[in-house]
Amino acid sequence: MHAWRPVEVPTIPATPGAYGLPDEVSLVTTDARRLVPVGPQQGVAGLYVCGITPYDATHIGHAFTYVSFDVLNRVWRDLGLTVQYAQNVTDVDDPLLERAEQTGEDWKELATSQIDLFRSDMEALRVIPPDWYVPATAIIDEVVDLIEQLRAAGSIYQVDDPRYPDWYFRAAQAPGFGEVSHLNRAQMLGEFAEHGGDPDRPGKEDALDCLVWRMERSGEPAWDSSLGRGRPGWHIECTAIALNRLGRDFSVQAGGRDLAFPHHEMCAAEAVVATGEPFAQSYAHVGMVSLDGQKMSKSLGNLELVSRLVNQGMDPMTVRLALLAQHYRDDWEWMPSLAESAQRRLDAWRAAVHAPTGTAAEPTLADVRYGLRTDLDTPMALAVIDEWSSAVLAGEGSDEAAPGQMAAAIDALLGVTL
Ligand code: 5CA
Ligand code: ZN
Repeated sequence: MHAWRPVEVPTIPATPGAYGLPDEVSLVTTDARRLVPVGPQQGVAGLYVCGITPYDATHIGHAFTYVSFDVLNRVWRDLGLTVQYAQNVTDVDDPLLERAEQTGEDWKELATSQIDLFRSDMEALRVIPPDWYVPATAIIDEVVDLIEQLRAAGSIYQVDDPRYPDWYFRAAQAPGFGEVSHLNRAQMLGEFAEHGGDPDRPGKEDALDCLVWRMERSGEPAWDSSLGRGRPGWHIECTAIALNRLGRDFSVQAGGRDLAFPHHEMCAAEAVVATGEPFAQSYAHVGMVSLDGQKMSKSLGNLELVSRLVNQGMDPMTVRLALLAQHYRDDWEWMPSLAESAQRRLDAWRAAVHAPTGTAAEPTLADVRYGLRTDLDTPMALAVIDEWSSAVLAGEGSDEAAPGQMAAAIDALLGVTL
């Protein structure tokens, strides 16, 4: 298994409730479409953030996803919750196999090298590692067991194709289908075609039925199973990994907005049919990061890579601050000027937390916590810290503890070391 080194998170004192601070985190979730509390009042919060398909290095869009939900993780911890965090690696799927084929690389070596690069990028960005980081190829047995549960429920069938009788799941018949993404059928069909689905596959009962087990094709990796020799479809991998680690009804499944449909809708549908219970309580998605006017994506090739920026000498904390300056639900465009302003902010904050004295940390931290607990408003949190740091740099405040308290809190809550 690929190790992902732990990140030290300083313990900071809680701010007393004197500022009308909410005692829970709320997000505008994709399923509720309004601000709702996520995670329990106390105990364990379960987080599943969909992981990479490891065929190209971590770009700013990926980093935005993992840094945004790292803030959720930190804010939950700050509320005293225990966070159980699981993430997958889609290390067997069409795009990875296609890339390996094009470049003549072994698909496993390609995946391993890209997973290593991703992990080192995440470490540089101080993303707290998941408790479980699980490649799909390591849990084929779990996938098959889950598909067998769907079979027992009478919800899968083989397409009428004598060469490749692949197994499909009757997704649209699942209770609550559509309640994650709120798309109408025409929109679903469009998104399905765009995001890894196959609405036009002949022999399917319904265009929205999703692949759960693909029979072996020559030259493709395959595993023996009770369904025949083959490999898992995409969605079922995340359903199995989440259910078997976080249990049913865990707090949040997360990812980029491109995953709302079909991916998260299909995961929810598979889980409810297999277990009779809801999958995640909430589904949260970050906006899409673009470059040169188009969504940053491996398939289009318009990428800004975290590793490239860092190799060019950019401080990883500058990259992190540039990401935190955007609200997680917004779509935005990467441009070098964002890194320049993040660098100026980092320099100012560094100077302020190394000043001998400053204004009291507590009211500022109450505002930071208020912003973060209210739909992860990182831009507000950054603005509040800017005000504190400007005051300090203007020579205000005689509190000797404040600079150190602010440094520890900025590290704990925002993951930025100064
Ligand atoms: N392996 C699947 C998830 S199970 C997958 O989507 N992999 S990925 O490598 O394509 O993307 C990894 C994560 O980054 C996903 O959560 C995806 O939604 C997110 N992501 C990809 N591109 C962008 C982008 N341009 N902006 C924001 N998030 C993005
Ligand atoms: Zn996933």
